[in-house]
Amino acid sequence: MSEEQVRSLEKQFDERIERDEKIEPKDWMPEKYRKTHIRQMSQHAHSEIVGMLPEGNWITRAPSLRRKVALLAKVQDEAGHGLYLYSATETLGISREEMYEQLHTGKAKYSSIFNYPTVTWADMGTVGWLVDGAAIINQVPLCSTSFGPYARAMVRVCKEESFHQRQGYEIMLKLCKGTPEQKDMAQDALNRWWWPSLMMLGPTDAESVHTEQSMKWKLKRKSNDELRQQFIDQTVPQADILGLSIPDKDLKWNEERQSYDFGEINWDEFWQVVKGHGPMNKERIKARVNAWEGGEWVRDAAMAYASKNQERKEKQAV
Ligand code: BYC
Repeated sequence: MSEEQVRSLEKQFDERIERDEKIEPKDWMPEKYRKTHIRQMSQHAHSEIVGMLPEGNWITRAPSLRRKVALLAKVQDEAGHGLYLYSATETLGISREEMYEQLHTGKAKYSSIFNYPTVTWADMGTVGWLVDGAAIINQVPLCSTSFGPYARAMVRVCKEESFHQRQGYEIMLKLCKGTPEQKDMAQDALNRWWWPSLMMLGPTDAESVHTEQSMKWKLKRKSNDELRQQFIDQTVPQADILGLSIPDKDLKWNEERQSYDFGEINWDEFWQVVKGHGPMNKERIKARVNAWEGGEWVRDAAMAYASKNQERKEKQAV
């Protein structure tokens, strides 16, 4: 294809984005658009799958049958989200095996938040309330992202995230209305999860290398800092209802901005975790690699069964 032809295709592509048309897998797209989507969507899929681990840790120890059923349903939803997102990413020409390989070798990232341990039952409440709360704020704009399969997958994901956030907040409400020990447990969990939840929304806009281009392509509809502010403004009143205090001495309502001012985020901690040095990074990857290797015989058996079936069909057709 000549340079002129490529320029003309690029112009048509930009105009489609401008008109808010959805880009579908078989449509022409710039190579960078395809690669950026593979990066973000596969990292999103990995986050869902790795995100099952901190909560999976509590399924056998949920304090009642009702809590166990809700937690089990939430973790299963996360597996579903991972699968829609892997399938949507495959439409861009990368295989599931390649994506897993990238996760297992540390080439692909997944959300920093899942590299922290879940040490008490209150962590299940806090993860649902804060982590799923931040996820909803980040993901609702993705329902109108420009790449069709991603946008459509996100509609269902967001509906399910809303249930996840409520199940977490309900756990927190119960603990905060319980004994002083239970309330302390809730406060302790909030103290540990607050700052990592703010980090989850990504580096500051000044540090974010992808935002500018992703906004142009309408992959991102809001910047990391905008989403973080929205999350804080939404969550502080929820903490007030629980009677918990946010562990930030600089948190203060700003009348002029009609928003909360907040303290300095420890970005050094964030980058350490992103680079693989968080409290649980090694354990999380080990769990995923073990699941992949342990499942090899199942994949082999399924392939052998499929090829025998195929052979049988071909013989019958003769
Ligand atoms: N953790 O230029 P930036 C869930 C990386 S799962 C690790 O701002 P971008 C849930 C970033 O990848 C939901 N890495 O990037 C599941 C980039 O590095 P690369 C997870 C991070 O893409 C189970 C570099 O830093 N949500 O909700 O414009 C249970 C520079 O960043 C993080 C999604 O995946 C991080 N937190 O913006 C419960 C949503 N932040 O790739 C809940 C989809 C940044 O160049 N993703 N980095 O090596 C997004 O919206 C965007 O990708 C982000 C980052 C806002 C996360």
